[in-house]
Amino acid sequence: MAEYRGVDFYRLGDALSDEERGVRATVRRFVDRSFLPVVREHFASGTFPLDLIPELGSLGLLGPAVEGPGCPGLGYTVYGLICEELERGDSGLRSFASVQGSLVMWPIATFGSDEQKRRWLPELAAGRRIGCFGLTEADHGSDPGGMETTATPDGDGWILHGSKLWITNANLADVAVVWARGPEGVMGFLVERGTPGFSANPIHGKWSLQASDTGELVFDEVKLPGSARLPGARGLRAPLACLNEARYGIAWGAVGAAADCYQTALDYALARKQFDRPLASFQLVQQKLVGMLTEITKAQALCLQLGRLKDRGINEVPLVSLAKRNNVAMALDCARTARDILGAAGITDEFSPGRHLANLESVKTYEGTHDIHTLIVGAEITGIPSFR
Ligand code: TGC
Ligand code: FAD
Repeated sequence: MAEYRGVDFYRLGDALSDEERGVRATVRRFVDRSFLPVVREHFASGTFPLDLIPELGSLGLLGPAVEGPGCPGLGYTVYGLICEELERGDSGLRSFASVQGSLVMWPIATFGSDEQKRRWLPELAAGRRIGCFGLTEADHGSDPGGMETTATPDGDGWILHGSKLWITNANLADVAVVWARGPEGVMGFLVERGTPGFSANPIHGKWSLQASDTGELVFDEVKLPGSARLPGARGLRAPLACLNEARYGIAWGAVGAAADCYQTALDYALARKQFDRPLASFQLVQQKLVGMLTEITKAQALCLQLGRLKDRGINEVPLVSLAKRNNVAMALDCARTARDILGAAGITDEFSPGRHLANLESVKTYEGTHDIHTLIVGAEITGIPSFR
């Protein structure tokens, strides 16, 4: 396989530090050497490559921007570059890293007790333990504020009752960050695998994100000690703040999937001949390739500026929403166009665009649907929330 050089028409890479370029090169090598050779097999069998998790940890790719014991603490632009490279491999790979870092390590680092941080963060950062994040319920997806899972006081502890659906890593996780309605509003808990009454069930029949585990979490009168509560998490704003972190990574990740589709389509169009000429020589094909490159370049510029703002501590929700909304829709368009340029070959798993296309349908829905991000930006610019 030819070495992947990246898609960087506007030389945005020149604006990166040596450290940022170095991390990007490391992740690129990991994806090329360790992940791409096995992705087809895992996508076909509906499994995540568990044996790669220690390498993800040792390379510092789990929770790269999280600050805490054992965490890499590399900053947001680096985190974005990591997501871009991982999702070039597959959205399922980036999903694994997003959930572990942004939705499990970040809430523990931000809302957890010192004991929770000491116990979990080094293990999660190294990939020795796996986490998942339970917010969505069967009847409460875009509107998590309606959640029905309850946390009832029980002496010094709590009884958790309810269920969560569509949970990434549900069946792999050693610990679940779970959100429930308690006497003080929404509260967060760490629930360990093996706790009596807690179980996970796989979701079968997915045609998207097959190389990622998705499942249901069930809490049947689960007794938790007081120490299981995330003491700093108060109200719905706590889980929603975690989403900002993950949505940021998705905005970058989508660019990686789009770039892989573009590069695959360009290589194919140069090699494949019809009417005795390469496909790339036809004006209509060039128009499609230029359209893809233009949108990828705009999305890259958006990500870089967003990363720099986040590195400066500027963390505004609508900015992240605009980038997640734009870049995922852009990547879906690129995947569809690349699939088209590949003709019939585009519908097989020999080429990546069909896999990216299927994956990106989930990415469009999770972490706030395209519509919800439209409404978040709409509320910001008009001052009129229109969610309900
Ligand atoms: P609303 O009244 O607007 O807000 C309640 C409180 O939360 C604050 N807030 C936020 N804080 C931090 N970050 C955010 N993104 C925030 N959004 C809102 C808000 O200021 C308020 O604070 P306070 O102190 O005044 O109480 O809440 P709402 O019920 O009207 O809902 C607003 C809405 C629709 C935007 C929100 O519910 C939403 O974002 N819905 C989408 C749900 C979603 O994104 N779920 C994702 C689940 S996790 C997932 O998909 C993982 S996939 C992982 C993978 O595999 O990669
Ligand atoms: P709904 O909320 O029912 O929305 C259905 C449609 O209605 C969408 O098009 C939506 O945009 C539209 N809609 C809803 N409300 C409005 C409105 N007010 N105005 C206009 N249109 C609206 N959740 C977790 O908690 N943890 C996870 O790890 C996790 N991983 C996931 C992995 C995968 C593969 C998938 C597919 C989902 C995952 N989710 C996870 C759940 C995900 O966050 C939800 O699917 C998402 O929030 C949307 O909820 P829903 O599917 O119930 O759709």
